[in-house]
Amino acid sequence: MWCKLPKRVSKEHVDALVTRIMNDESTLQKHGLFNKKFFSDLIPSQSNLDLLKLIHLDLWPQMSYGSSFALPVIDHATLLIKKRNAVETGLHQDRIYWTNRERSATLFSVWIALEDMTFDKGGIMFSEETRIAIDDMNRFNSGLLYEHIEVKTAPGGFPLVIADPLASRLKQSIHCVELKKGEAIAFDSFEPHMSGGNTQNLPRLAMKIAYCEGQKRTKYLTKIERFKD
Ligand SMILES: O=C(O)CCC(=O)C(=O)O
Ligand SMILES: [Fe+2]
Repeated sequence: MWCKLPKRVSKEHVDALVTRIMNDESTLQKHGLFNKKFFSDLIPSQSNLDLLKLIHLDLWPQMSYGSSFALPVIDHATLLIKKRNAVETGLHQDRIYWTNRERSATLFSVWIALEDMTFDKGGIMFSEETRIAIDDMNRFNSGLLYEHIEVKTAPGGFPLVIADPLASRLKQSIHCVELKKGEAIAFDSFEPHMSGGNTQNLPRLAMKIAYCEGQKRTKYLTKIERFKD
């Protein structure tokens, strides 16, 4: 299940983040699709958690699902910069990567467009059939895990993809959800998703925040409590 969040991240906060990304050559050049180091506590002066906090606070009050957790935490947050000419990312459910992190699924992601997002840019893709209204977010993580296969070369960054014939069937209703800068989509760990290739001449700028129930967890990026206003 997925839903578009009614309120977007403020322009001021997106611009501050994009400026910081652009000022750091290595962030744009060295990393693949995922850059988890960008938001990390390892070097406090370079953790970028100040901006993560602001972005989180723009989004969190809208979300009923995470705020009902006993100990809501951010499991991880990552930049999702898709380089120019990068190929599509295969259809998958994040749960396949997360079964070792938590026995019963609570993890969900908020994918944030840091610029206007289109299919040509490699925007994220979902099925209209699994779209829900924000008020129904409490239904998150009640789905099923489908069979995935490992692909040897995964240039799109995700080596486990949903197998055919299911993948072909699902793809019939999957399309790019166009987003304006700062708009965000929340989706649970059973939601099949993929993204197109980036056929534009510039890197695609996006990020995500993954939230979960932290009560039984020993490792996570931060408690939500630390990010209070
Ligand atoms: O950003 C993308 O293109 C795909 C990202 C993705 O699959 C994820 O963050 O779970
Ligand atoms: Fe994913």
